[in-house]
Amino acid sequence: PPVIYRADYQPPDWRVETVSLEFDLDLSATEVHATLGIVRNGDHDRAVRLDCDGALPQTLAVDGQPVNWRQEGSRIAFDVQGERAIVTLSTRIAPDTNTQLMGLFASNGMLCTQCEAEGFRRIIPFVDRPDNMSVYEVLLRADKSRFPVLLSNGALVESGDLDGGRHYARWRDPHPKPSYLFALVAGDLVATRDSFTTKSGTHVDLAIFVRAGDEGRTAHAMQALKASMAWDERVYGLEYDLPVFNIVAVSDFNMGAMENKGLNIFNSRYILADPDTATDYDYDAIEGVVAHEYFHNWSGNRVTCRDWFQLSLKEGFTVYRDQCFSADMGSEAVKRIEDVRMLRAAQFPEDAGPLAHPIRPDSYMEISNFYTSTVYNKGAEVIRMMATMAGPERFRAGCDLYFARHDGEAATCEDFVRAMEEGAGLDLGQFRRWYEQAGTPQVQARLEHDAATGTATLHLRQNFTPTPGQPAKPLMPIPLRTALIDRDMKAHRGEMLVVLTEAEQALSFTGYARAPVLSINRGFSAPVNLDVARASGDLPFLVRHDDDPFARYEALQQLVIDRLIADIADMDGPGAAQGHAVSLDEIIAVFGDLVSDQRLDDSMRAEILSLPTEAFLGEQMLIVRPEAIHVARKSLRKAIGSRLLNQWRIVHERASSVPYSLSREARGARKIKSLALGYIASAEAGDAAMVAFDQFARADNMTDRQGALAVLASMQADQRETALDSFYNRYQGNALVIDKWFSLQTGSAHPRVHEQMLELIRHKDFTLTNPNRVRALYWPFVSNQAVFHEASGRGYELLTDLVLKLDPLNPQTTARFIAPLGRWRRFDEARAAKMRDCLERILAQPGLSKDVTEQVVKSLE
Ligand code: HT7
Ligand code: ZN
Repeated sequence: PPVIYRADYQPPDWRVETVSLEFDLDLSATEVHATLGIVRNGDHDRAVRLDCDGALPQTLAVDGQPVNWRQEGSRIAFDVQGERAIVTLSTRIAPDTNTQLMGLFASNGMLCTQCEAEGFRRIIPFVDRPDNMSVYEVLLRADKSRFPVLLSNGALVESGDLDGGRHYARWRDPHPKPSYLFALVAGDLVATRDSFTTKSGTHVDLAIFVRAGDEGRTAHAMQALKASMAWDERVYGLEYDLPVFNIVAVSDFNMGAMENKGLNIFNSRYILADPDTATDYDYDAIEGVVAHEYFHNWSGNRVTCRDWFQLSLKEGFTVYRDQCFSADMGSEAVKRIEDVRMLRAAQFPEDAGPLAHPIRPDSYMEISNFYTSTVYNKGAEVIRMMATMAGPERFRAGCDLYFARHDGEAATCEDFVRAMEEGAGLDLGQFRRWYEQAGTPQVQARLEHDAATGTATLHLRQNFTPTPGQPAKPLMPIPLRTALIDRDMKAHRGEMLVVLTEAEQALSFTGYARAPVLSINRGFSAPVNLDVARASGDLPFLVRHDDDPFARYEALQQLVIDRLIADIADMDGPGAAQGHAVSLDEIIAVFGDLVSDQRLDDSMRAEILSLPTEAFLGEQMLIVRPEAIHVARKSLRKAIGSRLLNQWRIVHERASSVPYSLSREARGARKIKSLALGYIASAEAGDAAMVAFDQFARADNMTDRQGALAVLASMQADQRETALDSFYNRYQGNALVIDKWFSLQTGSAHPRVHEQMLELIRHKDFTLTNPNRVRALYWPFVSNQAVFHEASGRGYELLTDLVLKLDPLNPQTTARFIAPLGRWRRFDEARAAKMRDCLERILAQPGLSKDVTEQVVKSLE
């Protein structure tokens, strides 16, 4: 497939100023008529070229005269005289055969669109690029009984009945927008309605449309929408700008949700929730995604992207905004830990592998492959670093300038950085490298103490490992929130922001008769890998006394990682372990203190006391050793479980007595309850299966039920099958909960996961046409390190079979499954060879999609 380069950007030759669309909607044959007001852009005599993917024009006329058009690869071209013209064209499409879920597609009898990034061209040929902004008017016609609800962007201007049981609705969106923000929905849907009055007094009608029967599960999403609207006004001064805001939930969707102007379309998993079917985690995800899509109204829609290389301009910034919103709605510390855990689980491996790319990529074959954790989550970290360096007021001034200066425009990342420099008064000359460089920087830190002068000197050094296409890397500015903690006072004199700009830097601090303890990268102020040279008692000290909650969490994680890496090295023979990992006794003592530490709330307690995942431990090793990691982690869990068994039982009992509510305390209690249950099971306590089944059977909410089932799913006990069957029977027909049922089994630590996987692939509820179901079954499986990387290679084969079957149906969803095989360089030669063989087998498939080809080719390079 051809490669597209950022450096080749040229503005469009022709712009489409106005778009009038008429749809005669039908599941199997939809007719589209478009009237486009086009304008020559600049002084040239080039033809009009419209992007086209599968929807060739049936008719095409310029100013009323039919014209001959020619096909040029993925475009059609035709000549136009003069500066302006009216182009009319029509297409005929079949939504019910659209398994890619891009363009206009059918889902459960309804019709809806997904146009980002390049889906609009599957509806009509168009200047389908984000710097082409047009005003849209949309007329929808359909059978009234099958499609009683007809929605598009903007506001409804008229509607009525037509002959033959049909009806129509006309929508107009006054805001010029790129085609990727176009949307329509037609279906038999019911609405939950509410309203919001903006700070300047404008009334906005809010509605969430779902299938009949789901309307009782929309309250949380509606609440999140109103909270987001109020938050954006309060924190960024940004108001909503249309009289209506509609949300529609669909069950077949490639991603989480889509921010179409005035008509957000959501994967139903990010809308539907009630206590019986959604966990606390689901509630948080809904709140975060609803906010994310709403915030795009400014960071993405009012100010959009010039080209897709600038994707992080809207996505990184909007993720940062939704992270701050969720932190404000709940616990800032817990939210930061969750976000960093996610960054390390998804983005750090991406940045260290064959698919590494800067947050503003330089080239791509298929843009859908760049909706990555790097563009989204590292992009958010880059914004966060600017916010940290500027402080809240100056950061806000930079944002104000950005929105004022670029409102109504298609902007670039450079525009954002420049607004930040001018508005916030930051010098971001060197900082721009964060947009250019891939790879996670490594920072080494060491605190040297001179007792004679009472001086503590902080030595810092930065390093980089090469990434594809970037063998050598210039230095980056790395903002590190730092504190020096007095060992006796257990306090510091104030946090400092140290910005490391050189390869090596030393900073001295006086007045320390005794060596203080270094607390660095507090709050994870920079997305780096940190290697701190420490005395062996420092980490336990920080776990107990650091006043930065993230730093406490980080210290305990590091303690555990050091111990496990040493245990794994010891498996090669006594004395093989190097370094100074603290003893198991010390780790148990620290855990014991934290289980009952009064300063921690339960939610934070559960975060801190969770062990790093096997995959994360693998990331800490040059060559991943799946079995050794599994054995070492299991044995540490068993030790923590059994030696603190009484404490876990007390916590479990205490938390079990807290009645269900959505209060912070009750949610924290549920989180610690299932964590404690997990440790009781890891201890292999004789009654563990009974305790777990009891929690399962008594549960009056999904958090407790799923928490117990997750523990049971890893056990070899009769209660396991009973609970799984009862869960399935109870929720049969509820797709989102049945997804959980699949995931719990394939993500478990049960010894027969592979066999269970084979059965589940053949299960009557498994289908390749629903992305949620595919992800529910396969994603926990490929993340289950010891299972997926079983030495036989059968995990790799199973994934390869999926890729080959799914690619012809849905290339976008398929391409996401290539990265796990692309990590072959991190495994021993035998595994690596098997993984490469699988990639070769995929590449040999005739007709392989562009999406998958790009990922496989890059993974093999
Ligand atoms: N901006 C949205 C991206 C999106 C998407 C991209 C490709 C294919 C399907 C898609 N669905 C949604 C999501 C967001 O970041 O808000
Ligand atoms: Zn987004």
